[in-house]
Amino acid sequence: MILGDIARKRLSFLAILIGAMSLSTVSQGALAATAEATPAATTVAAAPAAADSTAVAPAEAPAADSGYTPLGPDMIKGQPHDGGWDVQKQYSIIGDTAEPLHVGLIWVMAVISVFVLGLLLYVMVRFRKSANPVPSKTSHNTLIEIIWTIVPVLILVVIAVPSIILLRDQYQAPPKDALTVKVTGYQWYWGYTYPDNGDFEVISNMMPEEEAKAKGFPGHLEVDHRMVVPAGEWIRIQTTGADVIHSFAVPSLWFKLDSVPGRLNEKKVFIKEPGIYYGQCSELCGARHGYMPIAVEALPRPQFEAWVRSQGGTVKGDAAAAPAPAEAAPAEAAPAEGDSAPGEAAPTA
Ligand SMILES: [Cu+2]
Repeated sequence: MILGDIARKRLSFLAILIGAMSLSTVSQGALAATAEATPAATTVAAAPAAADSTAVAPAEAPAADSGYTPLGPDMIKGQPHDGGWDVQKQYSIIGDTAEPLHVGLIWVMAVISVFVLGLLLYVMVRFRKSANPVPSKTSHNTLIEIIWTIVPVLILVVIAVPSIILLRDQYQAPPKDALTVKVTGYQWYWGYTYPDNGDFEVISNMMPEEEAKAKGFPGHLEVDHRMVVPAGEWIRIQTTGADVIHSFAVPSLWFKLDSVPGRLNEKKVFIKEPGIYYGQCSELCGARHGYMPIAVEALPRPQFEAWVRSQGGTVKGDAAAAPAPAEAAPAEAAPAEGDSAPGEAAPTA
């Protein structure tokens, strides 16, 4: 019989096939890893925020009179859950395409693996030495060789089509008018710059765990100043590293992009609904790598613009209108301009 031979060849071929498939899906697989809340030491000093936010005073007031209110815990959408074993629920257009493909590929891999395992077990039992003392010396069977070449090729082609389309969709340039946010990874916090809105930068440090939990937010994921973006439109995220390689990753938005010093990586995202979406730095970047979470706050356009003004930024069309931030200021006791701290204001639900 030739089955022993067949099994051997098929096995090595399928091993290569499975290897190739897992390579093609590895990036998605990586995203699948649910961000685990680091169980480690809970007391974490607030990381040294870069100078800017401390210089300008009270955070509560600007939020109040600018019309911007930070989202409260009831608006948390993208975060890991206890006992979660699959990718997080997706809230972006790309995620809507990618997640089913990811799940489908896992099933393809599972079926092939089980099939190969079945063949292996069959050969081991059926052609064991005692049952089959005189082994076959057949070395070729054209028909079977053609089949085991063609079928895997077809499987790969079927997988390649949606995979390549997804890859293209992720890296295709966003529409020209898409909002740009430049994300800079620092040791060990994030900086969000808004070149389209006056080029101000927001420095984002992890909120101490006790404070976050007291406010109803997840520990090790909530930050003092979130990355605020508009929901329901394409956003161009450009990222770089200021010191070492970091990686900007938000699982529920199907987004992960390395922040590499000296390089500007770009990818687009479309967040479908307002909410808070958590992520973490996903490239080992030093001692406090585990303490530089990401909190993306997606808001309807008008609220986003209010936030921009509360940061001292500008919105397209503002130039013609009256200088918005200045008007509101005198009414309240506190200064209204500058780098307010949206994250610090008591979250009003
Ligand atoms: Cu990092």
